Amino acid sequence: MALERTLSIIKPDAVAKNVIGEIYSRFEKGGLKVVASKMKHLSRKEAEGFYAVHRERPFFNALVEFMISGPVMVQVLEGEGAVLKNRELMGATNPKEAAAGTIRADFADSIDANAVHGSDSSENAAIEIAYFFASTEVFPR
Ligand code: RTP
Ligand code: MG
Repeated sequence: MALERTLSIIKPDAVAKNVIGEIYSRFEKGGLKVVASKMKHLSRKEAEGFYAVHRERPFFNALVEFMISGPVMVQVLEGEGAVLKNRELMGATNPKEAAAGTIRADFADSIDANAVHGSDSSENAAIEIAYFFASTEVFPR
């Protein structure tokens, strides 16, 4: 498998729960390396732009409100098959359906407040990484 990068966000619920370190530990134990990182409080415009693919979905407004409700941690993760690996570590979108031991099973409360975001493809990862980081802010291994 190829060395890959993915964009990860620790969402406002998990930042508020003080589990940034525990989630970073899951990434590291899962073979993913943090190669860029920043804490941000997203503006409405930034959150709407980031989730633009979901603009027509019924949950869009609630999703944007939630994503701007507090600061988030944004990071680039690098590793073999990083996109899929991160999605495995995250677990299903709905924490009630997330496998035991996944980040969402352990730290998320609901499908709306579900602790983490992860890119869903290598193509989207490249777009999402560029949305938050300049190339000079990413430090490959
Ligand atoms: P994410 O993009 O945040 O990593 O989550 P995901 O790929 O697992 O899920 P996605 O389909 O991309 O949806 C983005 C976020 O929208 C919220 N959502 N709510 N009420 C609903 O049916 C519903 N469906 C999705 C979730 O918070 C999800 O993370
Ligand atoms: Mg998604």
